[in-house]
Amino acid sequence: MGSYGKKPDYYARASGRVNLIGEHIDYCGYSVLPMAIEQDVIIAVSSNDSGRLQLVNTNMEYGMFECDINDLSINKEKPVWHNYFLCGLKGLLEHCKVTSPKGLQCVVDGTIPKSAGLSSSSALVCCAALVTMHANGQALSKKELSDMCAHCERFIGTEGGGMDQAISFMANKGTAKLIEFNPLKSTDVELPEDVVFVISNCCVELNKAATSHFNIRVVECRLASQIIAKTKGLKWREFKRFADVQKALGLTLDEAINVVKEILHQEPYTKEEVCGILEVTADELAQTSLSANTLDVKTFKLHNRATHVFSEANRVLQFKKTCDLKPADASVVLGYLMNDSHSSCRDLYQCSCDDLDRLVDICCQSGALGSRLTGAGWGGCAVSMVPANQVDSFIKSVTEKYYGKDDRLKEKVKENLFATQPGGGAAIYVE
Ligand code: ADP
Ligand code: NG1
Ligand code: MG
Repeated sequence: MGSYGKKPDYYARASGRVNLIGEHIDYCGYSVLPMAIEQDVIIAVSSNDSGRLQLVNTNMEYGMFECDINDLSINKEKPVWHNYFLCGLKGLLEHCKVTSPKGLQCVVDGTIPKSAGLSSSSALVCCAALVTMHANGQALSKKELSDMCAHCERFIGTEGGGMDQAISFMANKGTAKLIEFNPLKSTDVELPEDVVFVISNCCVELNKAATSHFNIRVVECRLASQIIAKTKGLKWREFKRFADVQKALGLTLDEAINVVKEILHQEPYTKEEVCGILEVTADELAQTSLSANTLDVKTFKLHNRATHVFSEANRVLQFKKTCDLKPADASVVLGYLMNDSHSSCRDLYQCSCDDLDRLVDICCQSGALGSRLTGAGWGGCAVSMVPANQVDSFIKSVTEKYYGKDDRLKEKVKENLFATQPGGGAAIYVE
């Protein structure tokens, strides 16, 4: 690690995660099923009374940063790396009402492929919050930290759900987790012993805060839930998430899918049409439903987005049930659920990309029982469930068929194609 010429006082660590199933539904209020991975962000820390924040990164791609620790400003337009640190720092200081924060000298080191759906951003945010908590003598529960970090990562501009921060703090080595929201709860999920989860990165990067892809989906879900609420006679302004509308209407997930068919049309909605249905002006719509980087979006695909969310929420429940009941063909059932999840992300939610679809196809041809994009998508990683006794041949085949065909990728197979086991949660290490 780079250094400030002295031994750090302590270290903090937060891991990345792979979401096994339940994509783009956390911000709709539905449960997801991730596990922490070995790859992580580690920060070496010295605290002092300088009133300054000083950051260096072991990766030269990320420049040094320094500022007054009492004057933190997060740039949403240009999400340079230190802004993620600032999210965790600012979030913790505000949450704990720390008025005279300790100065910090930090060396940041990370091994999670960035902008690849393995949650490198949240690992940095969570790790920064943990660093700040320890330096300022605060003690928050894992649950409080998870909720607080889900909130403060939104300072960067993305309106995420809370899966990434929750699994980063609540993970336990050796088990995947069902993460439920409102209230936040995590339950161990025992995965079949005869399979291994293998991650492969298609190596197309998409920074979620630098583009509007992610927030457009959040807004489409919000508009669809508000239109369903209004059509069904609810006070639509009180609703932002599908799960709350479903609950208010007393629907099962299958019934919710039928309501989507009944109320929403397949063709994209124009903003004018949405305003007409909700009986608001464009300015009012900006207040009730849009975010800063979606003000200029002209059309919204509400039917397909809603169908994805309700069916994906259902698949998460089926996945958990299958892991609990352990039928003889458990891994085959889980594989189907993962494949269906990918098709729904690709076709209904349109959050994949050509290279990632090609990689998922290659994974299936190479022996995976199921394969799907993981994380937000539009690039990044696939997670494949592979019979434990076929992992070596799977990796060999994917290496040849995906990475071997491209000189740019050939060199980078090791860090982009690897088997993974459920890892542990964030922690502070004091020597
Ligand atoms: P992900 O899917 O990995 O969470 P995001 O687009 O949400 O992708 O966040 C990626 C951003 O997180 C990077 O562009 C970078 O600014 C920051 N980041 C990730 N890893 C590191 C690291 N090791 N050091 C500094 N910043 C990092
Ligand atoms: P990634 O791709 O790791 O940035 C994002 C969101 C999650 C979730 C997934 C899609 C953040 C911090 N993360 O993850 O909450 O919505 O996409 O399932 O916004
Ligand atoms: Mg992220």
